[in-house]
Amino acid sequence: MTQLPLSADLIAEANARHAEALDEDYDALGRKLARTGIDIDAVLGRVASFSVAVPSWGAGRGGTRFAKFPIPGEPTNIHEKLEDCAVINQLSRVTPRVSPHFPWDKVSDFAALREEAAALGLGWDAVNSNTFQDQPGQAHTYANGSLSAQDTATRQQAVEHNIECIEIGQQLGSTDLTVWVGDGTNFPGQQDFARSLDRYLDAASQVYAALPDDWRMLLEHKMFEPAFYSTVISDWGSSILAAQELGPKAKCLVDLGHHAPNVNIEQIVARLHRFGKLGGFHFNDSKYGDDDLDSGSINPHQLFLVFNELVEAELNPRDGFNPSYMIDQSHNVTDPIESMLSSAEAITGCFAKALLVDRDALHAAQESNDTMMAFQALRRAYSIDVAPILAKARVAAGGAIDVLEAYRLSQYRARKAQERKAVGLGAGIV
Ligand code: RM4
Ligand code: MN
Ligand code: MN
Repeated sequence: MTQLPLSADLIAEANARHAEALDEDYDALGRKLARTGIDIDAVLGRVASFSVAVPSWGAGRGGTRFAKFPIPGEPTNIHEKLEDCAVINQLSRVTPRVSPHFPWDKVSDFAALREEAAALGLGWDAVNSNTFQDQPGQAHTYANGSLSAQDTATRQQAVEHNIECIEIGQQLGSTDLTVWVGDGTNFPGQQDFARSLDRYLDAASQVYAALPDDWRMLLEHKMFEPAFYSTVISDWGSSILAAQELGPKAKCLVDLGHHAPNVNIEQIVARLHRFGKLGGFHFNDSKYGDDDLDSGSINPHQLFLVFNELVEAELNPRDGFNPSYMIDQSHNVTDPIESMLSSAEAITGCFAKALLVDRDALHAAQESNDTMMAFQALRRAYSIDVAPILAKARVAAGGAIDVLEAYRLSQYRARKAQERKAVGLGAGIV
């Protein structure tokens, strides 16, 4: 029995006010697309089967390294976070899985947590390990690294934590372990580049050896922060080399904010896919670095170009194509539910636009070196307003036509502010 947090009547009433306009817009778009040989219902079908996971930690107000400004009604534990994630999915119908982070989301009974999520209509996505912070009572500090630490006992502790995450994930029904380490240096000479990578590979291979057959280990690279001179898995090059050395179950995960400004991320996506190593994404947007801004808020065209590569990759699956899609954002000035609703819409919208690219025209223009027409094939798709397709997909699945309007009408956060205890101040997450 699923027990969703919002009233279905409230969503239906809000939808009723927009239903006629949506039908008109959808029909008009359908006629426009039909003129170029695109069947809008086929696109709708693809959009309806698209999904992106939300991070448990994104349900709270993240804050920056300097401060955190909590809001009344913010979740304080994994149970409340799940409830908020259920709201996002109930309205958007595109975020049916939650990605947990350990030990942040640790509970004593994971079988019960799995059931609790199922009752809210939620499943589980990749499990994230955390060896970038010390926990109370922890035997060995990660101040000088985790999987790459010089100290053997520290590395062992990091390996064991990752293996524990796999075990928890098995109880939840997850099949991916995402490993991001904060390991790196702040000073030239602080560590030997080659030897620290050797230690990382040795420790990561022990984690890899503990993966069940149907599991993947997703290696997440990041150029800087918290280490500001070098990081051990700094870029997609280091990531793919490590994944190749570890074995076929190791893949690379691309967090859009983990590159230098202006790096061609869509090309990285194509490269990783070319070698069968594209494992997944953490969607967010970035102006300067790992800003964790809302997806599509700064550079929506880049997000579209990434999805253009993904649709292209799907048509040429090479070593298989099954990337896991997830949001990874930090919400400092918005209600996290609103940010994730808006991001889920931006992400799905870019997927839909990428489906509208006339691939034959694009490929023909590429073959004949017709630069302008190749570019126009992308431009035409990018400039189409796909909102009616997304809204239709949501309504058909029980979601809201206008997700933010329905959320605000529900007064959900105000109700939670009465029930939940206040969140403390303090610094945020990285
Ligand atoms: C890191 C990275 C990881 C996330 C942590 C909280 O910068 O993006 O994916 O788990 O932040
Ligand atoms: Mn990330
Ligand atoms: Mn990050």
